[in-house]
Amino acid sequence: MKIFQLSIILILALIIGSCNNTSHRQSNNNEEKQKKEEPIKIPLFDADSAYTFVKAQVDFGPRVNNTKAHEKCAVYLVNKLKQYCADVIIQKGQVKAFNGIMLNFKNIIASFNPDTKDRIFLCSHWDSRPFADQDPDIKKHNTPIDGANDGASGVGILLEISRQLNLFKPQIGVDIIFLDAEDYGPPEDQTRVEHSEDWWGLGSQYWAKNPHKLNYFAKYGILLDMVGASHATFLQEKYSLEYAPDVVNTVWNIAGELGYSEYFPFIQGDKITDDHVYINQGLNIPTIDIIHLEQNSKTGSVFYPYWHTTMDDMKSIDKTTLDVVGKTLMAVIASEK
Ligand code: AHN
Ligand code: ZN
Repeated sequence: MKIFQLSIILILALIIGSCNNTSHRQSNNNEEKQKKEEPIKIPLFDADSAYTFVKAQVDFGPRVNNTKAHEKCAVYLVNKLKQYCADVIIQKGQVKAFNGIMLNFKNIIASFNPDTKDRIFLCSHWDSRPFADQDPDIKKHNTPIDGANDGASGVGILLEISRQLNLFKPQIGVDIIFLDAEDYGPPEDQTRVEHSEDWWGLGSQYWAKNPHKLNYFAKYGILLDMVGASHATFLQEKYSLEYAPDVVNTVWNIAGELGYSEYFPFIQGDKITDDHVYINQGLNIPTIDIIHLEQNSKTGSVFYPYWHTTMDDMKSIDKTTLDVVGKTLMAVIASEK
């Protein structure tokens, strides 16, 4: 009898033990599976906040060099950055425009982890164009533009990223750079002025020759240009592919992992003379341009439809696009260990 009872208990114990074991093994398997299939973490970025930052700039009026709105907006940007970052530098100066006018400019730079050697930078121009020379209405060709998309969108995203970097300290060094006097290039009907391309990006040309810190270096840079319109497409701009193919690949792959491949298609776009060109050439830092380009059967690629028109206002800004670009950049920063 006793032996019988004992053997029953033993058998039960074995059964329970093996049950436990299998269930344990199963949960282990599940954990492994979960680890393998774990989707990329959704980065922290608040599109409502970014939108507010875009609107605040546009509310000053067109931020054309040598105007009150431009001056007031600079104060706003510096104060905002100082709220999130202890190391803010203003680079002031004058540059000559295509028409001989001397433009007062301010490049504004915030450095997170300023002493870290391992660093990247994110930049965008903050000035707005003095003439809507692409407007369908010729009478408006001398009207300054709001530049909600062309200017304020990139800066709005970078202000929100600065706010986030202050809350969740990054491991690498990150410089946020607001470049000035990008959009004072000669109007469409005056492109016969000599070297017409180089009258653009005056702030970045200055910075690339006189970086804000001695021997400044970063692993790579990312320029944002027109990153807030609905259903924007960021074709892979050709200078970026020439100067920084690996950076293009990394950023577009991360965007794809987040489910944003409609915004970031693996499609080549034309060469655009933008701020990143002068940085690539002057500082040898591989720098890409995330710029709204659309495919066009005749010319290859074209800019965002309201480019340099009076329709580039707050109505053209879509929070979803701000979110897509902001989250992609936060994931890029987080991927840097
Ligand atoms: C040229 O048209 C040569 N560059 C345009 C760069 C630009 C202006 N991006 C925004 N506004
Ligand atoms: Zn422009």
